[in-house]
Amino acid sequence: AVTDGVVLQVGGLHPTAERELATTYGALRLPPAGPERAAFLAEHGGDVTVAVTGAGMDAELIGALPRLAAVINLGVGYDAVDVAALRPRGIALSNTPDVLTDCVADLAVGGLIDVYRGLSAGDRFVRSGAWAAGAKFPMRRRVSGARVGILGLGRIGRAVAHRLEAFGCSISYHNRRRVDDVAYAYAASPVELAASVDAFIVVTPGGAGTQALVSAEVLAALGPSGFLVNVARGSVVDQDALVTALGSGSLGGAALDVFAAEPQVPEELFALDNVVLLPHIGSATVETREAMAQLVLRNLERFLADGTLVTPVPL
Ligand code: 8YV
Repeated sequence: AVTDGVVLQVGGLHPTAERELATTYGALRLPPAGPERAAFLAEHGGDVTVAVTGAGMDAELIGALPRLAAVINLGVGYDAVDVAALRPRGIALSNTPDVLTDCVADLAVGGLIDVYRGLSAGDRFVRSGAWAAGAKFPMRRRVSGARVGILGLGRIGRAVAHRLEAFGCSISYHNRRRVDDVAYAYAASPVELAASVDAFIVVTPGGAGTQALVSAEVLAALGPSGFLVNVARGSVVDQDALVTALGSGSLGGAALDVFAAEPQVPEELFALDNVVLLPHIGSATVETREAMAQLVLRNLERFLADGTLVTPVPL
């Protein structure tokens, strides 16, 4: 039975979740990759029935856990979990939707305002002494009334749209499927969306289906007066094309919370005042991270009680 197995913690989690895993569930923590991990898996791999992860699960790790029945993922995005390795074995997966929607949407709007108005750049300008020395901060662009395109009109995309409606922005979107219950204009492709807006906000899931969806062509359609905001995954944007476009001025600016190979950020971007760089903090508030931890624990508790999950991902 699942209940007589071992709970495995993979990667760092929220302190609340780590404490509860250790005390209530006697969870074991997976050592970092290397000889120590290999020895750990040889000893305990056969006993693990549930994995709780803040760092994903690759096919090799899943393969080393023959009794694995559920993966409980901290985060709404589960692109770091190899679902192709879960499916044939019928391993269940949960994520943490809804509880982080507001905070991620807040950050997207914050990033948009920052890159439009130059909040971070203005702060640097003051701190550097440039203002006191008589320099003039360049005028920026107006947010209210801007035409905003949303790539991915899911829970977070809708929350972003809802906020920006209050700014008098006109909202349009592209999504795999047209969404019936909204009045926003639908664009048939990312390029079409980019060509018709001032700001383009990326809120799609990551993973193979959205890899480089925001291509060089999309960035070109957005153009020199267009702004990109990405709070989704770095993989959704062709990052090399983005760096080139920002460097050459063929894209107006960008606010980026996510990158292709975090925590590495292309150094070419460091000198650009029309780029806002954030360390993947969309969900990183005390309130939301606590709620995510609680949802992880509720999924674990429910799975061990009756084999179901509170927030299962359909696989
Ligand atoms: C991170 C996120 O997962 O929910 C997501 O998809 O990107 C974030 O909330 C968070 O850092 C937890 O590891």
